[in-house]
Amino acid sequence: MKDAAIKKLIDAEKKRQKKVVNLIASENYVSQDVLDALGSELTNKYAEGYAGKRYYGGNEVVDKIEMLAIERALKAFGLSADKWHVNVQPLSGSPANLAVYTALVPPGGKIMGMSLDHGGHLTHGHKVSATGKFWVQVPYGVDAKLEQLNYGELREIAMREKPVIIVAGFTAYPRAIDFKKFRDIADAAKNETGQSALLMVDMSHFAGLVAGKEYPSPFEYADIVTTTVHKTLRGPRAAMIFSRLDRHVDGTNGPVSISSKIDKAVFPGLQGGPHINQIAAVAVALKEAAAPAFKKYAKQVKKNATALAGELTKRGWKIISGGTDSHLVLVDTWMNGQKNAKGAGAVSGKEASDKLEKAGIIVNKNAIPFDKRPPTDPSGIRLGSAAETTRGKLEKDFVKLAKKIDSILRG
Ligand code: DSN
Repeated sequence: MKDAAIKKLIDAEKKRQKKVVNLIASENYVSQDVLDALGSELTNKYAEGYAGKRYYGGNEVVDKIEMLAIERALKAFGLSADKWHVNVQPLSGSPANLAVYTALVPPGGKIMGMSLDHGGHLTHGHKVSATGKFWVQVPYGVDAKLEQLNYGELREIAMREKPVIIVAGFTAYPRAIDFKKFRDIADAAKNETGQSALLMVDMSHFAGLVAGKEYPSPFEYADIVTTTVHKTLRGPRAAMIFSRLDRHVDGTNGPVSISSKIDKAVFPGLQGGPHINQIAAVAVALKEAAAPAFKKYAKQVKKNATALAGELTKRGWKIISGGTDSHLVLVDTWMNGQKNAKGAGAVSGKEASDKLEKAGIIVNKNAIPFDKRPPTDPSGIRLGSAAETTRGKLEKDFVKLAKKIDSILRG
């Protein structure tokens, strides 16, 4: 690279990434093949439209790339092309979710999504996000005692509010989700015209675990599945929207397939030309995710998170929901401002994250359910095992890490 200033900064970031222990639950390290695709000449090409239906010439190669990404997306999750459609053009997770609502929820319609402080995402209808400005969020949370989803309460909310769409899938909820229960709730919450609520699963966090068969698959029950590619799935920053070909909603001239509405919302609704270099990198990552080695990786990710949560619990730290079924561990470091008998607690989320960063362990401060502290300095931290598992760490390493975290937080 001839640009010395940028080269220097890229090198500095590479060095930083190598030096730190990365426990950010939404990050990972991609393969050289993914980097090569991202940094290729594909970035030079404009390709507005979809394969075979572009608005620019010269897309014969690009069409093959997008079709291959689609084929590999279906394969990675064991889906057949006659049941599922996939759009691989969303630039990232937030635009993907925005596209689904734009396609399927009339302005001002209700989106039932988990509150941010209980583990939901901004794009599940939070008021600071466009999704909470153009639509109305019907929030739900976790049970106060178990800190896990309470499906009975979810059902009551859905029956009362009759949302157009129910969103399952979270950024800071560590447990497995019962997608069948969500389906039953969506089916029961019929509106005045007898149409049941749509069920959308945002599997961004656990997509890699679904591909590796270490987390329940949402595909049997969901109408729409959105996902980013760069978390546990270990691909480039990008997103995909899967939709059931047999699910239709009311249109002006009769029923319309949700897949065609979603495609139109992505382009031309919200985006222009897709990033073909990114789509090629998605295709590379999806091939990697369908390989046997990835199953082993996903298994280890889960084992490592369990080891981390177990050791922190042993040392007195409060793990939200009592454990994890995924790559993600949510720790209450504040514990109501009190130290317990084991001497753990009374460290705010910001203090915890700052202390750990000083020692080279990167995490993010995170709200916990029913948090009384502000989002800028909440009661907890969120940890994830995906990135360090990519680097070859095993359970024993995560136990060691938990011991180190414990001693730093006490210091
Ligand atoms: N920022 C992502 C996360 O950390 O979970 C979600 O957008």
